[in-house]
Amino acid sequence: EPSSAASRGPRELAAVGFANSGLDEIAGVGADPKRGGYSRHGFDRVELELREWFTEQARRRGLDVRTDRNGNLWAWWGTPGKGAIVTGSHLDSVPGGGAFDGPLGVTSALAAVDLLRDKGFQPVKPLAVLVFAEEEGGRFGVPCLGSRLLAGTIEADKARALTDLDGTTLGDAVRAAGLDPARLGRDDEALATIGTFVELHVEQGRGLIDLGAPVAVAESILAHGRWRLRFTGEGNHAGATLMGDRRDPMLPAAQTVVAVRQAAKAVPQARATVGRVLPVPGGTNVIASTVDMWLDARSPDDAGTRAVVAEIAAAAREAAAAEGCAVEITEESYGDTVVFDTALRDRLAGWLGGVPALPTGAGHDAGVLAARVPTAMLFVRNPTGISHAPAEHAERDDCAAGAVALAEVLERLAG
Ligand code: HGY
Ligand code: MN
Ligand code: MN
Ligand code: MN
Repeated sequence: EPSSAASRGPRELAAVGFANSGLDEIAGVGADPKRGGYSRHGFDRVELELREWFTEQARRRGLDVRTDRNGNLWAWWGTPGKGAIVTGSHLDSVPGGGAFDGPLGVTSALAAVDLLRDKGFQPVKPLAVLVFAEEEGGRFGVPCLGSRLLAGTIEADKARALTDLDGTTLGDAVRAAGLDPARLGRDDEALATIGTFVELHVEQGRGLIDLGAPVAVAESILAHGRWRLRFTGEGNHAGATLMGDRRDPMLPAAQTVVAVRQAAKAVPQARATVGRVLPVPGGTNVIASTVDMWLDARSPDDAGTRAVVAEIAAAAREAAAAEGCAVEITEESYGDTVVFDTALRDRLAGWLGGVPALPTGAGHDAGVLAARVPTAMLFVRNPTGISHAPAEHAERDDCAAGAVALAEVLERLAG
């Protein structure tokens, strides 16, 4: 008998008030007055504070909290074991990000546990809330780091050596957080406990606005990755160096930004972005010696994304050569198209009274896990259609509908 969120009683809806109070409780943690929004990055002071908050919240609910080898937090309802129904998301953000991307999935998971408890539900299968480490790659550059390490889709040695802007390696950061860096890496034991994974997430586009619906299930994720382009020229004096005597890496970098737009427009549904540029040494009166620039490129399939990147790489090489500069291009992370388990997705949509299915342009830990275990996602309407920015939003009623939908799904899967 399908039941939609709207058909749930007022008592249950009231109980989901926690989805919002959870976000309220962490509203002051990691607010970034300089950029606006939130800056919460893997294993930094702010993210560690959020982990403590989560641990406390989970313990209050009688959940058994454990940290896995890769710094992901698991809160178990029932004895940990194989075939568990696992739900969760992440607590880190992009620099200057919104309040909902990540935390909504975590607070909704706790709210769903409250809802199920409230109605006397006893899970037959073990149930766990999972918080992934460094999903955005805002500190160490590789997104979905916790889930990639868990699933073994990043080499442990490569991960340990990842370095933040201050020169701290991931190995150092996890050691400072009380973990053993030698144990980072593929964790088949932990992965084997997951029977089904469900991630609830704020929608990051306009799909649900256009459909006039509060909740959707996820269909697919674009093939996407990140590349570093390092342009090397010759550092020199801004006043003393004649225009004809320069090898200024800023010039090919700028020309490449223009090529990024053109290359993405040439491939249907492709997106390509330069959101971070770092001229070194970075002085107003200094011609830079190097410019590091990061490219984020995405399209519906591997071939499309690769074509966009190849076009950009060719443009970067040509522009660098014309200025007497060199360019080195490094792929920092990549993930092929994800199509979520269609049978599972259809079951979820049916249980929720026929909610729509939507593709997403954003990456998720659920996308990483989808290659290894049955995985689904729920999206909650974002009335601004904006994400990775302070304007990202979800109305309280929609957050409630999302948590009720998640509770419904967990009940069906774990009962
Ligand atoms: O999509 C992204 O940029 C990241 O995975 N959140
Ligand atoms: Mn994000
Ligand atoms: Mn996210
Ligand atoms: Mn001087």
